[in-house]
Amino acid sequence: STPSRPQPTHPLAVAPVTAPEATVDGFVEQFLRNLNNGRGVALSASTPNDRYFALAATVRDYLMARWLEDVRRQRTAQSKGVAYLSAEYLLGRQLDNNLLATGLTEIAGEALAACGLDIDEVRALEIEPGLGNGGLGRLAACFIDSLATMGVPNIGYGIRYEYGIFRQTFVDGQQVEQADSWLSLGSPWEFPHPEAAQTISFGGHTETYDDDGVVRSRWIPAWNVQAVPHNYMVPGYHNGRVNTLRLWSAQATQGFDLRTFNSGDYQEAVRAQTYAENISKVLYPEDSTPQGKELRLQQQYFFVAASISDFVNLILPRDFDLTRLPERVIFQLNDTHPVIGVPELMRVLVDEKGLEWDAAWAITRECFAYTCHTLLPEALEVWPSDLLGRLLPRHLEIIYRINDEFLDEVRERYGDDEDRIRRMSIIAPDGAVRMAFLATVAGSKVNGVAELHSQLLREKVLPDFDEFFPGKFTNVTNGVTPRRFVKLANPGLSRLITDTIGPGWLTDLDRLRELEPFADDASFRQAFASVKAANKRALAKTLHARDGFTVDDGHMLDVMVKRLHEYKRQTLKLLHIVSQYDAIVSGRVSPAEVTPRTFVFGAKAAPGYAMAKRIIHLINAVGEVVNSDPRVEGRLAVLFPPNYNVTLAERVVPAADLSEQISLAGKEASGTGNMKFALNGALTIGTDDGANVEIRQLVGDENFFLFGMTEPEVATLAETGYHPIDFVRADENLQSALDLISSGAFSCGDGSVFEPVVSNLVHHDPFMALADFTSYAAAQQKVDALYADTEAWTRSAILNVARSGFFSSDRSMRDYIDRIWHTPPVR
Ligand code: NBY
Repeated sequence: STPSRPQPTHPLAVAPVTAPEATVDGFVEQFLRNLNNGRGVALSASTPNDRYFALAATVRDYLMARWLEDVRRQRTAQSKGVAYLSAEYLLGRQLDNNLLATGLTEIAGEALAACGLDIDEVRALEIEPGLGNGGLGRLAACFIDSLATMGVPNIGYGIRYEYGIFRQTFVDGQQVEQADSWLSLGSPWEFPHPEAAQTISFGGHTETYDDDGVVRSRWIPAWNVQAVPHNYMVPGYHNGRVNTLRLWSAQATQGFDLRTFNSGDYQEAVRAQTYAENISKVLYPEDSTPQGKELRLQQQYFFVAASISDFVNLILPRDFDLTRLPERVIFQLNDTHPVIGVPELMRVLVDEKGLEWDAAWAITRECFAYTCHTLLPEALEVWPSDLLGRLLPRHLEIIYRINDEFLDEVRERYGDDEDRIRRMSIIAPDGAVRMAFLATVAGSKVNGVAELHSQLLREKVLPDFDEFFPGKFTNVTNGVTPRRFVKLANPGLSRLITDTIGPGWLTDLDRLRELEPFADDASFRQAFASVKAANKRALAKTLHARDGFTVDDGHMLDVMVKRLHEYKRQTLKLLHIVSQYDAIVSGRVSPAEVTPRTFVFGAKAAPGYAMAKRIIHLINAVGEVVNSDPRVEGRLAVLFPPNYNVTLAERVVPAADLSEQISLAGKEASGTGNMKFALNGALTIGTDDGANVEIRQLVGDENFFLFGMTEPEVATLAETGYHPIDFVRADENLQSALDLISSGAFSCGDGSVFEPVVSNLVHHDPFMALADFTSYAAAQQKVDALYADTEAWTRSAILNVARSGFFSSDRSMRDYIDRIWHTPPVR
C-alpha cells in the first residue's frame, strides 16, 4: 500500500526547505539550538562530545535543504545514475570536509570562538570512520566526492561496519590490534532508517514449479536478516549538490526470533539475533588476500542484495519497465566483492519480476561494469561451490546456467578447444566459482586502474577474455580528490596556488599547469619552500603530541606509508636504511657525509600475515637502535607512528620531501598515495609500476627518481630462475646490511629474532627486493645530490605539483563517464 502523503496547508509547510543564514550570528544561533535541543544540554554544562555533535549537526543543517532537493531530483529525473557498489569506503573525517564543501569553515570558526570555544579542539574529537583497508576503500571515497562535485547523480552503497579497520598499537615494537569502536559515542553524520529495512534471505533450497506450462525455479530460503539503511550526505564542493552514501547495517528479523522464542528457547532466540547482527559487525582486515570465509560471503550478498532491491523497488517508480533498467542505472563493481550482485539481479528479474531469462540476461549485462584492482593471482576471489550452494542455492544455479551458456558460445567460436574451455570456465576444475570471470562475462566493461595494470590485466590475467570480448577491456587511471588531499590537508600550498593562478584549480586540476613558469621564479620557489617547511613543523608537532616523537628541523622527510605487504617492499627501504647506518658505524663514511634524513613509515599488517608482522617488528627494532646510537650524530632517524590512517595521511603527505613507491614492477595495480605525494610537492623515488609510470611521464624523467627492473625484466628473471643470493654476493653493502641484522644488532644480540625475515629474503625473496637493491641505492644517491641543491630540488617539487593535475579523481570520473557509464551530468 502507498503510504499516505501529508496534505499541508500552512505556507511554511509547502515552502521549500531552507538553510540557516550563512553568517556568524546565524551559525551561533543554530549551533546553540542543536546543543540545547539536540543534545539536551546548556553550553555551560556541555561536554566536548556534546559540542562536537552540535557542531556537526549545524553543518548538516546547512546541507540539508540541498540534500533533500537532490534526493527528490534523483527520484523524479528520468536520467541515468551511478550505483557504486563497494564493500569498503575509507572516508576519513567528515567535519572539515563538509565545512569546506559548504564554504562555512571561517564562519564556523568565528561562531565557535564567539561561544568561547576553540574549533580545533572540537574538530580533534572526531573519530574517522575506517570502513576500508587501504587503496580500494579510499578510492571509493574519492570517487563519491568527485561525483558530487561534478553534479553526477550517484548513490554509494556499502556496509556500515560496527568496527572498522583495527586500531594498531605497538607493544615492544610488535603490532597489536585493538577493536575500532568508532561508533561508541554515536555518529552525528548518519541518518538511520530502521523503518525502511529490507529483508535479506539466506540458505534453504530451490524447487521447480509449473508456471502456466513453463517450468520455473524458485528459492525457499531458510533464514532472513534485516538490512537497515544508514544515509550519509556526500556534498559537492561549493556547488550546492549533495549525493547519498547508503550503508547497510544488519539486524535480526523479529519473526525469526519470535518463532524460536515461542518454542521456549530464549537463549537460542538471542543467539540467532547475535548471528544475524554479526554480518555487519566487523570489516575484514585482509588487504589483497581474500579470506574465503562464509561470513564474508554473507556480508557481500547482504549489502548487494539490499542495494539492488533498494534501487529496483524503491528508487525506480513502481510501474517502471525493467527492460529499460540500463537507461537508469549502472552498477559499478568495486573489485569482485559485490559480484554476487550479478546472479542476484538475474534472480530478481527472472524469479521476482517474471522476465524471461534471455531478456533478463541482456539487461544484466548492460547494468554492470567491473573494476579490477589487483594483479596478484592470490587476490582474485573464488568461492567454493558447496559454500555458495549452502548459503545461496538459487544463485549457484543461476551461475551454472550463465556459465553453461557462456561456454556454449566459446565452443561455437573455437570448437571443442577443451583446454580453452577449462581456462575460461567460471567454475574452476575444483568446482570453485571464479568471481573475476563472472564479473568479466557479465560486465559491459572491465577496467584496470592504471595504464600498465590494464595492459597486464588483458595480456596476463584475462587474455582469453580479452580475445573473446573485443572492446570490453578499458583503462581508467585512478585519481584522488584535491579537496581533501590538497585543499584540506595543505592549506598553505592551496593559498599559494590560489594567490598565484586564482581559485579555479580545485575543480579543474589541469589548471595547475599554470604554475609551471613559476618554477623558475626565485620568489615563488622561496614561498613554496617555506610552505613545505611549515608543513614539516606542523607534522613534527602532531607526531610529538601523538607519539612523543621529535623530528629534527633540517632533515629531509623520506616517507613510505601504505599497507604492509611484501610486494610493496618495505624491506627494500629498510635494507637501505640499515646499510646507511652500517656505513656510519663501521666507519666507511663519516656522519657529516650523510644527508640528514628522517624516515617515516606508516603501515598496518593484516592480523594473520605473519611475515608482514615480522617486518613491522624489524622496522621498529631498527628505529630503536638507529635513533639512539650516538655515532649517528642525529643524521638518521626512523619514525614509525602507529595506526596510520586517513587523518594521519593528511598530515604526513603535505610534509614529505621524498615519496617511496618501490613495489616490484608488475605488482602494484596503481597506487594512489603516489599521486597524493606528487600533488603536494614531494619527489618520487619509484619503480616502473602502476601509476608511477604515468606520474613519471607527466612530471618528466628529470623530476622523478626511477630505479629497478621493468615488468618484462622481472618476468624474464622469474623465467630464467631468480637466485637472490647472487645479488647479495654482488653488492657488499647489501651483504653487510643483511649480516648486521643477522648478527642481532637490532635484537639485543639475538640473531634468531629476525632470522625468518633475512632467510626469506636470501633464499626466496618472492618480490625480488634484493635484485633491485643496488639500483635503489644508486637512485638514493641521486636523491641526496639533488637535495643538496635546494633551488633545483624546489624547482622539481613545483613541477611535480604543476604537472600532476591529471591525477584528480574528477578526471577519473570523466573517464568512467566517457568510457563506461555514459551518464550525463544533471544541472
Ligand atoms: O587498489 C588497491 C591496489 O593495491 C592499489 O594499487 C590501487 O591503487 C588501489 C585502488 O585502485 N587494492 C586494494 O586496495 N585492494 C584491497 O583493498 C582489497 C581489500 C580486501 C580484499 C581484497 C582486496 N579482500 O578480498 O579481502
